[in-house]
Amino acid sequence: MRTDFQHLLVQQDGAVVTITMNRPEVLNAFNDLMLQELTEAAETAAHDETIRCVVLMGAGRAFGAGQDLTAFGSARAEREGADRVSEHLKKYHRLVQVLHNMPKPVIAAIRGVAAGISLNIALACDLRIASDNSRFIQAFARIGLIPDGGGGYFLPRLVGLGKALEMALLAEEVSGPEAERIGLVNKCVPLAEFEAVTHALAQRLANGPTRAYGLIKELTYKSLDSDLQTSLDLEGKLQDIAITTEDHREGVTAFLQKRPAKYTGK
Ligand code: LHQ
Repeated sequence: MRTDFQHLLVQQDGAVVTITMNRPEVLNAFNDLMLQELTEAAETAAHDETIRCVVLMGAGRAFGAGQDLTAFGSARAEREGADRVSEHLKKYHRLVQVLHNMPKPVIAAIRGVAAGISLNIALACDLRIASDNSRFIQAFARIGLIPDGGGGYFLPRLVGLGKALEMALLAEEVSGPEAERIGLVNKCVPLAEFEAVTHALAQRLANGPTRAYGLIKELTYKSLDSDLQTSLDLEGKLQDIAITTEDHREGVTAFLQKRPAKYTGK
């Protein structure tokens, strides 16, 4: 994984790669280059077998403030035509798909504010850890837009229809503790513990049965859009794969030998 990005910090610690969006002066709002770099880094992480868990976070006091509104707004839309917005969104959609289809766990570590499309990128990750000073804002309606970056898909699936509509229509802040209560994040922790908790979770996942994790993601995400029989068929297909992995063999052997398993991700 290259590390010489302009708007990202990339750090690999064992099998965990932490990708930090790094435009703190604008609360890590997305410009074109940061979006391009993040997509590239995520694609590399997806294919790199030495990486078994990905952490996405923001530098400074925010996770991200959405699209950089000085770089893309109504002025640019007027100049270039409204259809250019959907063309621009396709670049975000690629990032959403890369994160969603990543065959290993992706954690969004949210400290401070996550607004607009930055929030929705966090929703495309598998797990979310928040600090107790975090704030979540589906900010789009504040500026006359609709949730993009997959927010219309992930938000109701995570928090239910009523809360998703409330967040999108009212565009009010949801606090970290409230986000945990409604299932928007998996865990909200005191700011002082945020890095340690995120690190421990990432290391735990990186030491787990990576191939099974990828298959768990596939089964779980595909079940959202399939009927029971289709999901049961897929379950059989994926368990056929899981049962041939070295990690499955190691897991059973470790259980029988009454010792912790040492998974290699194979
Ligand atoms: C920013 C931004 C920002 C630039 C803070 N841009 N500078 C839309 C359009 C087209 C296509 C693609 O998709 C999208 C999707 C979207 O994401 S739309 C939603 C865009 N995001 C927003 O509407 C959120 C805008 N930001 C805010 O409402 C506030 O900044 C929040 C609530 C996030 C944080 O508030 P505060 O903690 O009070 O911080 P602040 O407002 O003072 O911001 C700090 C600096 O960051 C400030 O610059 P300055 O030079 O005054 O220190 C802001 O201008 C800058 N900044 N968000 N999106």
